[in-house]
Amino acid sequence: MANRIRIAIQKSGRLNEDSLNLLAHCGISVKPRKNQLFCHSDNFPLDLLLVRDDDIPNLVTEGFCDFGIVGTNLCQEKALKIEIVHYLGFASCRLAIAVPKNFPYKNMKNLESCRIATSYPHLLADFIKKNNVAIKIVPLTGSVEIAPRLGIADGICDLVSTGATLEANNLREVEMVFASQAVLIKSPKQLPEEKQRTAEIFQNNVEDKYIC
Ligand code: PRT
Ligand code: ZN
Repeated sequence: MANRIRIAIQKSGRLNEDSLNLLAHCGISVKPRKNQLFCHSDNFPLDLLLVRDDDIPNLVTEGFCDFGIVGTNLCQEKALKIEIVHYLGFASCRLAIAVPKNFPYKNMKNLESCRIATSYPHLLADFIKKNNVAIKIVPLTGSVEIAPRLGIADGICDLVSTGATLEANNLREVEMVFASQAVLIKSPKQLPEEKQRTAEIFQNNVEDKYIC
């Protein structure tokens, strides 16, 4: 048991299927049943933890899990000391500022003194600082797209992939803040020797069999 590594992946959502596919590509058999939060591989010394994606960066940074698969959007927002082992190329999206279609937008200066609702206050704060514009950040945990309609904010900063959600809410993308994709992350904690060997085999497997 001392050599088993633990990896955290999203329980359900946009990262779940591709994360399980990655393990399958590496020849690692794990078949979590519905609602199962922890499961063992029977052909590789690896245990799987199925959690909300928001918890993955902390679980890995603090060493409760040795690896995790999560979007760079969450890694960067949480500003933790995280080692990115591989960029995985799935769950690609962008964090972008969008405004109502009738907002007369030409450049960032038009956002001066505006309120922007977001679940990514730190990434937005960095962007605002770089662009030297005084924007008021309105932190929201979800359904950000509704904020302008409710009068809570003048615009939003949220993840976009196809743009259909912005369109459905009469919003127009105007600035890209951050480009994101899924990554394999590794705990900064020193592993015992046996576990370290398994971790190396796992990393090499991902590199050989999954990364093109
Ligand atoms: O329950 P849990 O917390 O685990 O799931 P979640 O609801 O927080 O996450 P989930 O499954 O929606 O997304 C997981 C990860 O997928 C994100 O952290 C990103 O790294 C990545 N990802 C890729 C996206 C998107 N694309 C995406 N489009 N995450 C969210 N969206 C949302 C966005 O917030 C907006 O509401 O989809 C909507 C926009 O999509 P389009 O296609 O209409 O532009
Ligand atoms: Zn989440």
